[in-house]
Amino acid sequence: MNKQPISVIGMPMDLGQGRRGVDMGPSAIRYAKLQSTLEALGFDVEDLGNIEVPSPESIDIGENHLKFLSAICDVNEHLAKAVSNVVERKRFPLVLGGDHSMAIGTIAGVAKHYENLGLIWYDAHGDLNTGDTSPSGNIHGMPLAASLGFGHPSLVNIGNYSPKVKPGNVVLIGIRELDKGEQEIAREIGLKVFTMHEVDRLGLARVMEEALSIVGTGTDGVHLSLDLDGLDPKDAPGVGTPVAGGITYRESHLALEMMSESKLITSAEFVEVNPILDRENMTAEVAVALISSLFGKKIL
Ligand code: 5AB
Ligand code: MN
Ligand code: MN
Ligand code: MN
Repeated sequence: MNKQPISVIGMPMDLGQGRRGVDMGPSAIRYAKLQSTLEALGFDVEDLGNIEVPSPESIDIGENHLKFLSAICDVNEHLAKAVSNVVERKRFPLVLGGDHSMAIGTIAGVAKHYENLGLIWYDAHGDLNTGDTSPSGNIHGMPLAASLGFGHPSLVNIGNYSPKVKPGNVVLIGIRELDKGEQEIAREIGLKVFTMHEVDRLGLARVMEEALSIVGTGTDGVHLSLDLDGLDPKDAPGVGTPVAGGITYRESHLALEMMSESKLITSAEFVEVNPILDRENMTAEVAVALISSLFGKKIL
């Protein structure tokens, strides 16, 4: 089997949300033996280190409805360039977070290489807010909206183009909390949202079959943006915005195994790991286990 070489990029970012600690996510995932695990699966892995991110104490928070907007744009431009270079070198970009506002940069770096990028958003939340609809002003609740072309122009235009993805190429999985403005935009643009209702009713296997068929039709690449809070907090406690009633550890493995079998995924990010809120690095270890499944680890 031909194994595409992997390039790891860390994004130690916590400007997009209210609780400290998620900036340590990339270290925690590396500490959970990411590189040796992937090498044991037969991959050539290079670690490109971290994008430089200022600490919140050292900069101005700016306007309350778009906290740390200017720094977030700045570091996301850097991330987008780093990710784009990896794609140009025909390697697989694997980005570690960091709060989910980084997805704006990751996707900006990837999407310009594809005519029609598919996107899987695995999360408890829709991340479809704008500065006008957000109840918190935290930009980690806005990256999907920004990637679809909605929100503050400087978030929307990272990488100097917009939109990055079309609504028909996007699926959301595991959703169980949407703000009012997010519900409105999801309905308005006809987003395919597999909430926990669909997961319970159809089972995760069927949800994944449908989801992969949507992102695999008419697309030339698929990005996976996996927020660890998509999992149930019992299985992944080290996240800043836990929501009860999530996708289990086993179901998540199945989801990533099915993504692997589909051979559709061309880039991925694992985000929102917060070691301060975690128990003995459990959530980072879950991330590495899920990454192994994505890269084809089989039990037999
Ligand atoms: B996450 C909330 N919708 O906008 C908001 O963890 C939560 O990246 C956002 O999915 C959660 O503040 C963002 C209430
Ligand atoms: Mn989330
Ligand atoms: Mn998220
Ligand atoms: Mn979160």
